[in-house]
Amino acid sequence: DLQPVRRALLSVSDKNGLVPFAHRLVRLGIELVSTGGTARALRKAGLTVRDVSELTGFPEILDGRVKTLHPAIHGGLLARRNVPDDLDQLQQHGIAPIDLVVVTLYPFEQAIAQKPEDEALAAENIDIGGPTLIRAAAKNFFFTAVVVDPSDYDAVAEELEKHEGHLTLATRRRLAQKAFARTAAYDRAIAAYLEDRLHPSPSEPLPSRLLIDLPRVQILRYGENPHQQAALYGQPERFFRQLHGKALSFNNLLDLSAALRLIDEFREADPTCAILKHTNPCGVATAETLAEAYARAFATDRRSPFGGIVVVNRPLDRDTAEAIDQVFTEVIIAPDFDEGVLAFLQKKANRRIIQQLRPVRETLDIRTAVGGLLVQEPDSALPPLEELRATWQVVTRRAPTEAEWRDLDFAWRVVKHVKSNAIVYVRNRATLGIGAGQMSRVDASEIAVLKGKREGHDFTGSVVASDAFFPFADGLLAAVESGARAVIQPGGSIRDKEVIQAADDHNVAMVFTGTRHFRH
Ligand code: 93A
Repeated sequence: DLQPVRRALLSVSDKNGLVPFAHRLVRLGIELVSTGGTARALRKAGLTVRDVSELTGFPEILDGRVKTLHPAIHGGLLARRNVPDDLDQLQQHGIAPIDLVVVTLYPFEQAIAQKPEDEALAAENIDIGGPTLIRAAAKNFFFTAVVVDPSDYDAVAEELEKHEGHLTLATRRRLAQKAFARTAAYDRAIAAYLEDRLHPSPSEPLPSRLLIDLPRVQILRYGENPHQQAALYGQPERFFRQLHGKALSFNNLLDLSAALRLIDEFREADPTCAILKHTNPCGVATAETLAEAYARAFATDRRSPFGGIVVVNRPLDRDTAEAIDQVFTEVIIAPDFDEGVLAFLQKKANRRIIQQLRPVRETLDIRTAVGGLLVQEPDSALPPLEELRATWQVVTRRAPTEAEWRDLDFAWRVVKHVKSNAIVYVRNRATLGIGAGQMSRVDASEIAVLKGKREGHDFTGSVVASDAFFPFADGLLAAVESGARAVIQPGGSIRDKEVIQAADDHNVAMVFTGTRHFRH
């Protein structure tokens, strides 16, 4: 299954590694054929090259838009070396066989990354002849070979040297696979670019642009469980950096992402602290000081924070750090650390300490679906309450008091970040009870109350938030019975009238946001 390489066609935009590779080909007696710029680079390095136009008897035209698109080239690539009639036809038309194609395509991806608005530049960077060469040589992999990536130059040259100018079928097959993967990715990038031009999305970066090239950051020790392999992709270093502790695990990264999204809701708020477990908050509070916020977040549910993750919305001070230190905490996240706080926290070797570098509101939400990925805009952080109040609607006779407004706003910011179905009770800007991830909304409400009561909380005068509408009055009535005096929910159920009536019957204030915040 060895095939000889006697003639190679080199046509590369990325000229990295070209000259040394070409030297090795020439030393093996391989004849080089090249397009304009590539030929110039090779001649400059002292190599002998034939021009494509010499083989075709036709000049490069249209500023190079047509240079290799010619039967003399594609006949030489596509002829089956074991079909006598194919070889006769080559002879008849004076076509020389080409056994190896080396192509790096016009840099379309770089061009659109640098100047996405410049459609003319993008169009000029759509390579036509290159993919055609690549696909022809790859199709004919029983006889011909194709290299599309300079990182393959060494391995190909080594094999040629080892087999005196021949390549194995295994190598040609591997290169053909890589070649089609490259042209497919190239076409996908073009299609995604044009789609973005058709449907410009308000948020940057656009999904398709981001997905073109998601670099692998690191192989993780394991996935959600130790028997699962896993890796991290993307650009997490834009958003946070690890200052201390063992490498972040798959689950740490999930929890950390949930924590960063949640704390984004409290960018402009007073000192705020959230404690999370398994991506759900188990306590969130805003207070005069961070230490108080932490204490109140912790008091929501003293059972759950063990092994959890703590995030704060301002530089972490010594008092708060000392309180956190009392509880086994896997990850601590802060935008900064007061003097001496890092040194104090670093005493525990394994604890991961993370500095948040910027808000995460613009990052895409990417999740798996069988056989693919689901990509959506983020459920972005909410604007300040004054702005929200212009769009929210008081639907009950009684409007919320100012204190209730403040708590409704707080509860709404938290409930967004709790798995659906989600119910959150709040009083005085601290969670009293959180019901997460239940299949029934009424169960979520009951669990929130049950857990809060277990911690000794009194729910009288609390407010309650529901991430999606109450389909019936029963959920609302259960909340009222527990002591809630104000309710925030999207509204939009066909039974809204009944639900509003039930609220009015109990003199409860209710706000419809018109926006749902499912988190599945
Ligand atoms: O404009 S093209 O689509 N028309 C062609 O016939 C053609 N043949 C090769 N682009 C074409 N190429 C591309 O030119 C190659 O894929 C490579 O990226 C580039 C190399 O041109 P030069 O050797 O002039 O630098």
